[in-house]
Amino acid sequence: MLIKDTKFIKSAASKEGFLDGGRMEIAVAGKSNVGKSSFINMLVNRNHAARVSNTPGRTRLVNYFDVLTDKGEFVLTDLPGYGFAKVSKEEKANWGKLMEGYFETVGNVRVFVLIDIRHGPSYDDIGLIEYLYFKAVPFYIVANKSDKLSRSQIQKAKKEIAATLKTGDANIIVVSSLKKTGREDVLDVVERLMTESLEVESGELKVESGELKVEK
Ligand SMILES: Nc1nc2c(ncn2[C@@H]2O[C@H](COP(=O)(O)OP(=O)(O)OP(=O)(O)O)[C@@H](O)[C@H]2O)c(=O)[nH]1
Ligand SMILES: [Mg+2]
Repeated sequence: MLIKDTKFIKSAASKEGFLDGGRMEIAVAGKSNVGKSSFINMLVNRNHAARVSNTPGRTRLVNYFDVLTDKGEFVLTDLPGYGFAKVSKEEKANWGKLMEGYFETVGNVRVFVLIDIRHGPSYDDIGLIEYLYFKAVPFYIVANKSDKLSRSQIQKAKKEIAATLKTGDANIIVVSSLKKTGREDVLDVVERLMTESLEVESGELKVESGELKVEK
């Protein structure tokens, strides 16, 4: 699949600003600093479509991009990160409200949950995954920063992530947004999502809540 063009649509700070969910949307979620904005830039082949920062918690808004491909159009959404320790309780509550509002409003969405391949899913990642599973929102795990590991470490990490989330390795896409590796694998998934029927069986990952291994 070819990405032909990408346009920034808008930022939304509250429910009123969310798109109404007519077009297929791919939302990129994950903890602060995991590389969501970098991942979006890699995917659309632009250096500065989404703002990358060394300061965690930079993206506080829901940012929408319109992506034109040779297979049609979709909306790519950069969600604000979570799990940043220095954020106040109030800000955390605001994040939760914003995200719940987002998932209540959005229609045709699939979520790419970015995790750091070196650390596996965090407690907050698992919380999000359980929420998505509960809401029957289809999602994929994108294991980022693979440039930090050797090939054998990547295989080992992938197995561990799959075991933690009780899913198959196939649901985990390994990428390095920095080195731009794994892009084709992601595009293959996007293409499949665009061409398949809208009635996708939800819960791509068979996570059974209560049985998850959480770090705490
Ligand atoms: N080594 C390595 N660093 C990366 C990779 N992807 C992103 N980074 C770095 O991680 C930092 C955070 O990247 P962002 O893309 O801003 O992360 P984010 O998830 O959008 O962060 P927030 O908007 O704060 O939630 C930056 O310094 C990036 O250069 C990667 O694949 N490998
Ligand atoms: Mg960001």
